[in-house]
Amino acid sequence: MLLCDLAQAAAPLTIAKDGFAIKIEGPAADVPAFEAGAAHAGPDPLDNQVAFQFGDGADRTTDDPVTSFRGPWGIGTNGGDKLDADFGRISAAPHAGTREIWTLKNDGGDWDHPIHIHFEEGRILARNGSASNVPAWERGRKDIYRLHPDGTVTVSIQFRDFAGMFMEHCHNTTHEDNAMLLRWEIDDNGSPFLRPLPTPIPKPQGVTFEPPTEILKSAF
Ligand SMILES: [Cu+2]
Repeated sequence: MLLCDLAQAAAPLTIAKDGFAIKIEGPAADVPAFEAGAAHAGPDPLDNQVAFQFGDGADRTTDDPVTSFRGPWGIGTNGGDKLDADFGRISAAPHAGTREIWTLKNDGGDWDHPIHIHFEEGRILARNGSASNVPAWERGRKDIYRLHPDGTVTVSIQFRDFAGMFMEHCHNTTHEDNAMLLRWEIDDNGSPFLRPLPTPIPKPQGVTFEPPTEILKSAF
C-alpha cells in the first residue's frame, strides 16, 4: 500500500506499507533504502495464556509497609486467590519476542474496571468469549480494556523491543489505590529463566533496590 510519494523532495522518496513493515526507498546514491519494523513483520509466536480475575475480597499476603498495599480490591492470576498489590511480587513473566493471550475477568460485582496494561498496546480478540461481541470502536490497538460486571475481555499482547518491569491495574482510583494492581515482568530477551529486575524501594532518604520477594508459580 503506497502511503505517500515525496516527489517534491530533493531526492524523491517512496514510503510504502507492506504488511507490518514501512519501507522508505530512494535513489541509492542519496538515500539508502531501509525498512522500519521489518524485524516485526507479523504476529509473534503465541507462547502462553494467562487469566486475571479482578474483584474484591482480596488477601494481603505480604506486609512490607513500603512495597505492599491494603484494600479490598485485588487481582488473582490463573484462578489463584485475589491478592492485594505488592510491587515486590511478580505475577506474570512473559518471554521477550513472544505473544500471549491474556483474559481479564471481572468478578467484582457491579463495578466496571478500566484495566490498564502498561507496555505495548494489545488487541481485543473477544468479549465474553466471542469476537462478535467486540464493537467496531474496540478493534484497534488499545492499552485500557473496559471490563464490564461479570464480563471477560480476551486480549492478544506482544512483548517486544524492551524487557523489564511493568504494571497492570484498574484505573478507578478507588480500586488501584486499594489495592488492585500487580507487577509483571518481561524476561531477558527470551531467556528460559526469569532474571527479574530488583524492586525499587523508595524512601525519603532515597531509593534502594531489593530482590523480588515473591514470584508466583503461575507467572510462567
Ligand atoms: Cu476497578
